[in-house]
Amino acid sequence: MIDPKLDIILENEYTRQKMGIELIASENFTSSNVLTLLGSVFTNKYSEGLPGKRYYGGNKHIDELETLCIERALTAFHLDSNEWGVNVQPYSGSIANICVYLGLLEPHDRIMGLDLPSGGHLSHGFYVKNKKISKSSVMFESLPYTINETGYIDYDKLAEYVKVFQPKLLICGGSAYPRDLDYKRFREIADTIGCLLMGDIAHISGLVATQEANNPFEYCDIVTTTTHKTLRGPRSGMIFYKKEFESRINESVFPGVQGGPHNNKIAALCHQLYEVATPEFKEYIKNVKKNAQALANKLIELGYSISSNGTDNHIVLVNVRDKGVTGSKVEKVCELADISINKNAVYGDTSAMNPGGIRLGSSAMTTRLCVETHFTKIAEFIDETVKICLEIQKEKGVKLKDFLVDIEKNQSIIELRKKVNEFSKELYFPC
Ligand code: DSN
Repeated sequence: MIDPKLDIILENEYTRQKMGIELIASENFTSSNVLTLLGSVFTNKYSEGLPGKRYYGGNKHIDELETLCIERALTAFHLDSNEWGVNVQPYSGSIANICVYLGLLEPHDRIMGLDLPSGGHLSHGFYVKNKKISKSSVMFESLPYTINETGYIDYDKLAEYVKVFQPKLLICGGSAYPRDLDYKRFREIADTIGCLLMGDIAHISGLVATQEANNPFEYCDIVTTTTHKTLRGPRSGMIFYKKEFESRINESVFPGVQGGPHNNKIAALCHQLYEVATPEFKEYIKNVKKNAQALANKLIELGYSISSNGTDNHIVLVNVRDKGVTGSKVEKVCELADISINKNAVYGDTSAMNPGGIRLGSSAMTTRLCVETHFTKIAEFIDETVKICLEIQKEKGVKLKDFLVDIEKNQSIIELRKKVNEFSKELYFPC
C-alpha cells in the first residue's frame, strides 16, 4: 500500500491534470506505456558506462535496452549512424547542455545563446546586470543575442556580435521562441569565425523528428533535446553528436558529469522513440501546429498582440501588457480557474521578474485530442481571465499584493473554473 498521505496527493494531482486545461508549453501528457516503463524493474540497475563497457556486472539486458534506444533515436530523427551518434543518458536537457559545454570547451571559453527574455533558455549562459544566474554563465563567458521588435531573431545583429565576441560555441534554440530557426544562417554566421554550432531543440524535437520543422542536423555539430515536451516521452535528455565528437561527449556525460544512467527513463524513452517514428505521431504533431495557429488567430481576433504575429510551432507568446495587466496576474487568475500557463517576457519588457506576457503551448491539450474549435474556446477562456484581472484591478488597484487579497473568493473566477472543468472532464486522458 502506498503511503496514504502520498496517495491522496497523487490522486489530487491526477484530478488536477484531468480537470484542468494544460497550456504550459514545456509539458505534455505521456502515455500509459511510458508510465509503465518508468515504474519498471529497469530502475533497479546500476550501469555506469556504455553498452559493452560497463563498470558493474549484470548488464546484459541493460546493454540491449540502451543499444535499442540509440537505434530508435537515430531512426526517429532520420540520422545516418555513420555520421551521427547519440547519448541517451542525460538526466535532463539542462544537464545535456552542461555536458556539451564541459566536453567541448575549456572553462571560461565564450558562448552565445538567445537571451532568456528573448525566448532563450537559462542554460545558454543567462545572466543579469548584477548576477550570473545560470552556472553556465559562471563557468563560461557568455554574451546573449536577442529578438527585435518583429519578435524574430535579429540575425544581422547576431552576425555583428559574433564577429566582435568571437564565441567558441554558438547556440540556437530556446524555450519561448514561436518561430522556426534559420539553421543555414546560423551556420553561415558560425563559419565567419569558425566556431561550433549547437542546436537545442528541447521544445521542438517532436516537430523536428516528424519533419514538421527545419532540420538542425543539416547544419549543427551537436543537437541536444529534452524528451518530454513535444516528443511526449519521459523526463530526460539526449545529445546527438557528429561522430568526431563522440568520445568527448560520451566521457563528459559519464564519468565527467553524471553517475549511473536512469535505465527506467531510457526504457520509457526507447518506447516513445518507437512511437515517434509512426504516422500517428506525425499526425499528432501536425495537429499541435494547427491548434497553436488556431489559438493565435483567435487571440489576434480578440485584440491581442502576439509575438511575431503568429507561430510556426506549438508556442503562442501573448502580450498582455498592452491590455493593461501583467503576466503574473493572468497566470494567477488562470491557476485559480484550473488553467495552467506561465508568465513570460515579451519584447519591450523592462523587468524579467514582472513580465508583460504569457506563454501558451498546444502540445498537451492536443494529446487530449483537442482540435481547432477547442483551441478557439481556450482563447476565449484566456480572454476571460484577462477581463477578470482588469475587473479586480479596477476594484483593488494595480499592486499585486492588493490584487491577491481574497482572490480565491472572486465569483467570476469561480464561475470560470466551473466552465473549465466542464470543458476538460469529457476530454480523452491518456492514463
Ligand atoms: N523550464 C522549461 C520550459 O518551460 O521551457 C525549459 O527548461
